[in-house]
Amino acid sequence: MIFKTSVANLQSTVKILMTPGRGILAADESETTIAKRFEGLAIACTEENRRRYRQLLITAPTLNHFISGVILFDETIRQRSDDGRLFGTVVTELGIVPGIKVDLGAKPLAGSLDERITEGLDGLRERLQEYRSLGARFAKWRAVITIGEKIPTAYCLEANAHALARYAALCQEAELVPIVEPEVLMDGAHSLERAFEVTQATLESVFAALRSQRVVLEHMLLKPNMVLAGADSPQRPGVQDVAEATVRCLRRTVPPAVPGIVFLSGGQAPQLATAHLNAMNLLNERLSWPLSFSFARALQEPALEKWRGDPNNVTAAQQLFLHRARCNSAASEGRYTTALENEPSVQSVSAVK
Ligand code: 5MM
Repeated sequence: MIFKTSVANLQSTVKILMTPGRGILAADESETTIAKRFEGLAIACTEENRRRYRQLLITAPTLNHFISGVILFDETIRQRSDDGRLFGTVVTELGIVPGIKVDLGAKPLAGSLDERITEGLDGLRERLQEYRSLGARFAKWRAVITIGEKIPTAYCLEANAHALARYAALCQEAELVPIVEPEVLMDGAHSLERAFEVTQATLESVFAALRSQRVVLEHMLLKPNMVLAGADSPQRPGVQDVAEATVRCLRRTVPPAVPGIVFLSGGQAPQLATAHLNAMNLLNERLSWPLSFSFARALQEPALEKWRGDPNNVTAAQQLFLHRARCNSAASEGRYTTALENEPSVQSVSAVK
């Protein structure tokens, strides 16, 4: 049973997250994932370096013009900026909603050779209470679906959908807006058509589970993959093909009650992810939900590469990060252009939007 105050709180969080022209920064890389990203650039993966990097992101000037929410990781939500404020407080004071990744990662699925199930339901109710007290107002759980010769199996889709729905129901009970993230990976040599078929089956399974577990669709957000050919596929669909396939797939599967769709970037090159989002928003179709972004790599890659752990590079890295945030903000409204992409950086902090 959801009470009136909870409804108002959930609705107001959704409204802020889906403010037109803003999207979500996923800065919730687990220790293993951030270690991989740092390692590639020879950055020492210490707790202090992770803190300094996340601080660089959330203190980028004018970030709140383009970003409505930031997804933090368990370690990060407990960390503080140089001036002693919790990161959740830093972003809240900018009008950005703090969120938290609450899954404990994808593990091997028992009884299946190559598939994974996301874990983290045990003790989740208690963890959500703690995250709320640390300032979080929304949460995120990612299920990982791999495309292969005989996978995904219906068993894998159902198990992951069930876990996503259990998580989402517990979040709503705790007055946290759940971001439901079923990611069909782009790893592999599959075609666009196969990605479409698997994404459709995944989303059908997810919405069936959400319904049966009484998740209120109006108080959640969906974070899906775009429908793409596999990274090793010889097929290279154009931007328009991807945009059309993705929107067609979503129209078939996502109920209009869902208040917003925020895509993951999934390993696409940053500019391509932006172009795909922009093309979807330019399709001549009336859509039931706003389409925005919740990118990690496609927002952060150029900035991380510039920073490389050197304090002297903070300002330049923030400029690159803001540039991607600004381009994606434009794409979420179909305003992204080559001219905008080629502007070197967000020069003036106030008049750029
Ligand atoms: C798919 O990953 C999510 C979106 O990131 P991309 O835009 O880079 O695809 C992202 O939120 C992801 O869930 C987090 O980075 C955490 O991932 P791990 O693997 O550390 O749980």
